[in-house]
Amino acid sequence: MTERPRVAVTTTVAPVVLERLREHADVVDLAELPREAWGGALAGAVAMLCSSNVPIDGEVLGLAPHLRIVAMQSVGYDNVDLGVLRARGIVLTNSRGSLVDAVADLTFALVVLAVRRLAFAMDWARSGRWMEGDAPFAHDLAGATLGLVGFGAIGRAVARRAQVAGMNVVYHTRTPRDDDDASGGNHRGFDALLAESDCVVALVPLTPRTRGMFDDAAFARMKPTATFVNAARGAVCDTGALLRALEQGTIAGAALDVTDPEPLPPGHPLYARTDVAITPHVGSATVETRTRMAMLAAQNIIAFLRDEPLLTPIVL
Ligand code: 8YV
Repeated sequence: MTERPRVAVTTTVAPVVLERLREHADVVDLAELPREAWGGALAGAVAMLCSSNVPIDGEVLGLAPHLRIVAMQSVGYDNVDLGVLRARGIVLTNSRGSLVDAVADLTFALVVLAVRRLAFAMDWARSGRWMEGDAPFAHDLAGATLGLVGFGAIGRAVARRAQVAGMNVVYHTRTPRDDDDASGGNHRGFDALLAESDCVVALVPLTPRTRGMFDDAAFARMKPTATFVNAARGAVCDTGALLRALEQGTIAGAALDVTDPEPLPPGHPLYARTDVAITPHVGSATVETRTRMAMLAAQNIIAFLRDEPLLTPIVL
């Protein structure tokens, strides 16, 4: 009997995904083990199914000398050492397309939280001040300008939700798109978007160019009544700069699904602020979406093992 290829699954996936992989490979489920304990199992692996929350760095990749494909159960792959993949000819796939609606829903929820100052309103109720009077008014979404920094499939899905709520949508991408009429967004330079928007949303991938792009200078360009939403990666925002902007009233509030560091440790000053709402990186965290993401990653692995075209390859 020929030996079956080994697939290492390093993140929790639905049983149906493991079953699908087992039709084609010897599957080792490492999801419950810390990264430090993956060693032996990775030694014989030709494929890894990974998520974005654990570094797939030179150390991990070094434990897998036979590795030929890394299939991400995520759109982002900033946690993967691409230099090592290139040098070793290891193939990379992501799960784009499988999580657009879930992430857009969560992002738009954060926009509503931020613009309507709901973290503050919830604190008002919880703290008993409701007994003394109404919470101060927030602002309408209808008529407000939403500035999307990044305008891929998720950005456009957020734009559609915002337009239903009556918001004007502007977006920033390095290269203006040529479908403003279809997407309903209007391109702006980064600085112009910051100055014009009532709510600025980060939806860019983390790259050397975008790391820290929301810094002191960026927040200084925003309106003092504006809010900031991060649904991209924590490190596109300088956490110290955000804290200063909130403390000094440079901006009015923030809603964050991602943070730097991540997880944000208990006791961090951002948690104590009533002008900040924080969710623990749950953009794609629904049963249906996570199953679809993992299944897409598994299908990429199966296609690779069968020498068929990959569904969602990343060109390295
Ligand atoms: C998840 C994500 O947090 O797709 C991404 O880039 O950040 C996420 O959807 C995660 O990778 C799921 O395991």
